[in-house]
Order: sequence, then structure tokens, then C-alpha cells
Amino acid sequence: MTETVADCLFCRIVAGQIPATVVAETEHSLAFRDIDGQAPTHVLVVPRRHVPDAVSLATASARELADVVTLAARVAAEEGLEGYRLVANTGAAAQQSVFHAHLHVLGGRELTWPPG
Ligand code: DGP
Repeated sequence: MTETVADCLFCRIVAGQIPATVVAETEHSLAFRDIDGQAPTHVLVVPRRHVPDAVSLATASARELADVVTLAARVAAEEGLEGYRLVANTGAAAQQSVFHAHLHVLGGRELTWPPG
């Protein structure tokens, strides 16, 4: 099931209305490079369906959430990452800026902890 929102940036990328460097996709999910990369690999994995955040995706469809996570792992493997970080900023207070669910896949450099 695909639900889109006309003024949502990631819905527009999923629809091909805004260009993005797509690296992988499935029936339910799309993976593309972040425009503001914070690591040698910085890919966003989004569901094609519009939901505002990852928790909402879990509620809407556990299968589609699993598809996003599995595609993120596939991207990490294809990028040759030994370790990587999956980040789901959730809410404005956690620096979520695009309110269409997405996972950041970050890797290719030493990742420190805790994150800022
Ligand atoms: P977040 O802050 O967690 O909501 O992450 C949103 C990310 O989206 C942020 O790292 C930058 C990225 N981004 C914003 N606009 C665009 C765009 O037009 N294209 C691509 N590829 N990424 C974008």
C-alpha cells in the first residue's frame, strides 16, 4: 500500500519528482544518498508509504518496517561496511527534520559514541 503526501520531500523523491542518487530499492522501500553526507557512506532508507516516523511505520506495517531495516543492511553490505550505524531521529527535539520515516545508514569512518 502506498500513501503519499504532496508536499512531503521524501514522497516526492519516491515519486521521482525530485532527483536523488538511488542506491537500492524494493517494492516497499527506497535507498538514496543523503544530500548532506556525514560519513563516507550516508544513505537514507525510506518506506514508499508516507508515515511521519519509524515508530509510526512499525504501527502501520511491521512488514514494511522490516523491509526498510533489511534494505539498510543490504546497502551496508553493498557499500562494504564492516560496522555501521542505523539512526532514526524521531521528533524535532531529536533533530528530525523530514517527517517521512527514514533510517540513516552511516559508515565508512570511525563512529564515536555517544552521538551529539
Ligand atoms: P532527519 O534530520 O533525521 O530528518 O534527516 C533528514 C535528512 O534528509 C538530512 O540528513 C538531510 C537529508 N535531505 C534533506 N533534503 C534532501 C534532499 O533534497 N535530498 C536528499 N538526498 N537528502 C536530503
